[in-house]
Amino acid sequence: MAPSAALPLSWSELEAFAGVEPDPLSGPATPRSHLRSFGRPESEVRVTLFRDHHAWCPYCQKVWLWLEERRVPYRVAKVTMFCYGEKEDWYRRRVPSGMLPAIELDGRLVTESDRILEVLEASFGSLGPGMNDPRVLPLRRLERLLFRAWCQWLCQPLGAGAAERARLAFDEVAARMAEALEATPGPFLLGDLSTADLVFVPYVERMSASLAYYKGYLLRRRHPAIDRWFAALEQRPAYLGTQSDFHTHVHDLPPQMGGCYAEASPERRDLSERIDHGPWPIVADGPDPETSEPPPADAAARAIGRVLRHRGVLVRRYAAAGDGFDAALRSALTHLAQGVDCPPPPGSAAALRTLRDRISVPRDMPLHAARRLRQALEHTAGLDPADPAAQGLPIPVQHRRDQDPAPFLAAAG
Ligand SMILES: N[C@@H](CCC(=O)N[C@@H](CS)C(=O)NCC(=O)O)C(=O)O
Repeated sequence: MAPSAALPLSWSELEAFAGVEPDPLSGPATPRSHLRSFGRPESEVRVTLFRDHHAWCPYCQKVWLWLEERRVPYRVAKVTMFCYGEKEDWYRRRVPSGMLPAIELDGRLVTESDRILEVLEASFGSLGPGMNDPRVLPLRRLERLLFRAWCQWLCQPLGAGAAERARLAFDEVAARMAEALEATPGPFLLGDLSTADLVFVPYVERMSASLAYYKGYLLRRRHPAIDRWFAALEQRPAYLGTQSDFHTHVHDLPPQMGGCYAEASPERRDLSERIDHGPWPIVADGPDPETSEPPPADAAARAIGRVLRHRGVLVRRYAAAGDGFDAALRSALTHLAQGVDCPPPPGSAAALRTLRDRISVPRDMPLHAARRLRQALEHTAGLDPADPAAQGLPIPVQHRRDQDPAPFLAAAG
């Protein structure tokens, strides 16, 4: 029997459905942390990591993961990227180029992610074989080859022949990564998880997302060893805390990369549609190409908790789209909490879909929580009594100033 239409719960009623947030100080890795002590007194913390607010910077992810996996206590100072807002003056004074990441170690500033890892290794010991180990150096070169092959395929307009050559060239380098993974007994590159794996993580995650969306190419299906590598990473809380999803990456990459070019095939279009609007998983057959992690029982509760935390800013930000946004958001959360159909006020579908397209993983919530929230927003938009098909504001591709964190930071004081 179809669930009957319900009235939206109040904010205080929704509180009862909010999940418990992990402790940002000593729980599993989360982008919300400002200090990670790993059980050490705060006075012993020697490192500050400067990374971007939205966890979009791949080089920051590499250093962040290293600190988490190596369990080196650190503070976090978040900085705005040019593509989504104004760079902070205090950061410009320290790093005039504004580039991220940087660390401060015992008061000494270090920039450039590879140099940062070398300096961290010298102070705290490496994570398995170090950055300049003879087994790691060729893998680092392979990662750069893969990066270049990806850029050549993704980031320029190509005719059919050139696109096919770029696909083959990328696939050939990806096969070399798969061979390197298959050369050892476990799922990682050099036995246990090590620096070599972390060097590959940020961009291979972005390749998997962007090639599905823009080219219709499923990296994890095409190369089972890479799929096993991701699945092993997805067993690790440190990785899950930094892991993004396809939707977030495909829309944060264009301004960072100077454009991403989509191929015309129907398979590619189907995948893009599913990445943008669900339903998830994005394919109906076989394993989920985006994650091996099953949906946790608290996914909806985590999403509700995160929206409750930021509801003041969200309602103010979307109020311009219609007076009813407060009730519309509660309608979507009521659906998420109770599974009931809860029609929003007339005319709120566009604002609900604008929000649906701006949930960023892991910044706002983990992957499965984001899927649940996006689905609830879409479902509720479709119940708009006035215009259920109204679309949200398009996602810009030249910049992402629509994601300026300033109002959220102001509200947090
Ligand atoms: N070679 C540098 C590259 C760092 C880099 O390109 N950082 C970008 C973000 S991914 C940046 O800070 N750009 C300035 C900005 O976007 O604000 C490294 O490895 O650290």
